[in-house]
Amino acid sequence: MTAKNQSDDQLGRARVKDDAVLEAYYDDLAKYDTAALWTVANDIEPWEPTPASAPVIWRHADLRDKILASLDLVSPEAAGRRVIYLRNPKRKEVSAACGWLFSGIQVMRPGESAPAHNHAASALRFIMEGAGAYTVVDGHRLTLGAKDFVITPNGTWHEHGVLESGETSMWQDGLDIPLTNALEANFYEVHPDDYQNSNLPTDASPASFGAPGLLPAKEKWGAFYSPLMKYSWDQTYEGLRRYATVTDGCPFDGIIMRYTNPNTGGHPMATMGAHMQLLRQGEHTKAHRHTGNVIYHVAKGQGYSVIGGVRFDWREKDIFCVPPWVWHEHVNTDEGDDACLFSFNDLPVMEKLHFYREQAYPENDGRQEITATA
Ligand code: 1HN
Repeated sequence: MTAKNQSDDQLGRARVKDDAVLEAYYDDLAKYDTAALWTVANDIEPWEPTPASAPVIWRHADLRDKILASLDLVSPEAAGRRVIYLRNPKRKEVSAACGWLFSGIQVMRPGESAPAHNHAASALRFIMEGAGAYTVVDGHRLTLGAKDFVITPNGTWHEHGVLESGETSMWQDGLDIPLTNALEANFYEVHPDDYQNSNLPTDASPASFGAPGLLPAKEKWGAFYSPLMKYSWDQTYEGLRRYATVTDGCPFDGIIMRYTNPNTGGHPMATMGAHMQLLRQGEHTKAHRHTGNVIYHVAKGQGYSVIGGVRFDWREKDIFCVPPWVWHEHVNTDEGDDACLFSFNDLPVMEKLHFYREQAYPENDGRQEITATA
């Protein structure tokens, strides 16, 4: 079976030629809150995904001072969360960074704390800088170090702060809030006591569930999300380096590993997944495209990605996004050191709904032609 061309002028597509009689008919239907499918069919049934978002890079060198400026302008108590969010120019109306994913950068001073709350949306954090920052998730207090990945799943109470003895701290937040709102399923609550009170030891979650290949034999975990709420950078990087000694890696993503719920091997949360990938010295991957939105954070090194034919140069702490079904390939320009990309995505949703599709770039040995530089 050969695929037909993607012309709308063929049997199987809507190709009614409108005339005065039909226009009058459409007007009449509209009075009864109805319409003819063939007037919209080709728009609502694109041949393949037509992403609503633009590929964008947010460079830390441009943003850091502006984010720090918010420290003197609003308090966490007044703002709820002191976050500067990454607003995709094509997704302003849903406050999304890419597709149905929100992302922003939160900043807190030593001694500050933001009140506890919960929402139906899930959230994650990737720590960028500072010391003494902590998050409390359903009574689990977690200390946050640079490049640690932390989850605050759907419906959990959470709050963040920085110890008096710490340093001004910054982290990237990632949420599925645009998705939750699109599904009209969001709820929000502030904590009855403003802040959580818990007797659990600090970092009990990673101490119990973070040892590779081991789970507590006698402890039951009933929740649908991961009991491991913090994935430390040291373990993650070491894991990638060890994996790199025994694999050729993936042609499209280099050495790539997925953060998992250690109880199930599945994603840490219901709606969002995350990866860390290592690009070896000088590595240039092949291009592919897939459904689902991905937001990358450069955890280490420097290089560029070609996204839809456009070159996006990046360095540590830069954030960029790849909308669905857009060709992308990654390059580590450092011949002497590896580069690491953290990313989070809505792939659990794509997988659960059986919408996941992937395609390798068919031409030019898998490399796109660069048509512009961002
Ligand atoms: C939220 O709850 C946090 O808990 C950060 O720090 C960013 C963006 C939108 C909605 C809720 C947080 C958020 C958020």
